[in-house]
Amino acid sequence: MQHITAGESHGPCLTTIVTGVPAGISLTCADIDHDLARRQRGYGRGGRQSIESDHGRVTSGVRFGRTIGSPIAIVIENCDWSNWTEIMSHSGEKSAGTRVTQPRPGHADLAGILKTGSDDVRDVLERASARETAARVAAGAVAKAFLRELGVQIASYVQAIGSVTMPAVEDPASLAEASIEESELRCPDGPTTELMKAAIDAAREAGESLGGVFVVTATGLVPGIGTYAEAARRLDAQIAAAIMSIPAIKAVEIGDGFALAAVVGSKAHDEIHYSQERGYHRYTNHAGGLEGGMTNGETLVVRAAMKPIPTLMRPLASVDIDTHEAVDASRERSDVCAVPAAAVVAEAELALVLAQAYVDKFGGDAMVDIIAARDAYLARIAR
Ligand code: EPS
Repeated sequence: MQHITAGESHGPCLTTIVTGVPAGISLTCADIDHDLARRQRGYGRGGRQSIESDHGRVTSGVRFGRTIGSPIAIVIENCDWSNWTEIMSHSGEKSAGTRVTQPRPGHADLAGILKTGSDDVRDVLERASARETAARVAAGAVAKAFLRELGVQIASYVQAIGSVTMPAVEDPASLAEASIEESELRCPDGPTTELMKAAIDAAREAGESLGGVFVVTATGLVPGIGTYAEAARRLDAQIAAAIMSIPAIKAVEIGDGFALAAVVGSKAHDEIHYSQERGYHRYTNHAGGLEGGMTNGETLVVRAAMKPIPTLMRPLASVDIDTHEAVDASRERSDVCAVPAAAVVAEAELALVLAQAYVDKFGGDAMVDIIAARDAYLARIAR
């Protein structure tokens, strides 16, 4: 299952096309819109989210609520486009004084204009904007619908905003969904949510922005998805790449991640047990559900760090690209904090990687064949 996105932040719309989607998956616009709405939420978002009310219009690949095996195209209109028709016009001449010439440290701005030869940072920032992640979430909703039919569920929560961190969680899969969805920051711990909100208020007051840490999980996975045999198809490598592709993500851990470097081997690995009822199982999950580039049947746990958004209302030093004089970096309307949104985007990225890995393992262009192959596999490994 591959996807591509197109669209600029203030252009007419975002588009995604998802290919390799098997026939026979139950999929509605409500599935897509549910996740689009979750991506828009979060304390600390900027003014853009009150302009947009994202809706995924499916223009190909679905009939009567089921995929038909053709590519799925989804269009998300940008409501803000009506305010940008001149600056984002496809034709005609650019009006004087509308160029952006003061690149923001931390954004794609400077390297982007250097590599493309543009004299207008807007040519770069429009596509580098995290608005594009709405299209990824729409594509991810297709992958989630596929995985749901196979009993795989994806979830996420926010563990830290800035230096405010929630108490450690033994088993992320045990967290109640409602406690995450009801939090304004996707943080299941109520008191921590309030401290996080206060930190965001203080950052806004100071013209600052804040990053944080989120966790994404997948449950219901069969063991043996992914491979040890080819480097590029190791599932941990693919997941890390997919999560790192989200704007502002600077680090990804699987399972206990960096902490594993500090413990001895006997404390790092998850002992193997077997019973008639449960088959092979573990009592710990330091590996985060992945061993040797494959799922091991335990909960898949991915943790990622998002840096603070580079657009600052109290801007950092920059250099004007016309004059090379020292200036303040440009200010654009932006978010103070978008960690909860990034967590929802990471769910989509994880779903897309897992969906492709399931298709690799069980083949087929029809859901009915994939489920039959999965069932035959489960019966074989239970013997
Ligand atoms: C975003 C839309 C953007 C930004 C933000 C995320 O909209 P606008 O630029 O019109 O305010 O709020 O983009 C960035 C964080 C970024 O670095 O570009 C969205 O829909 O998520």
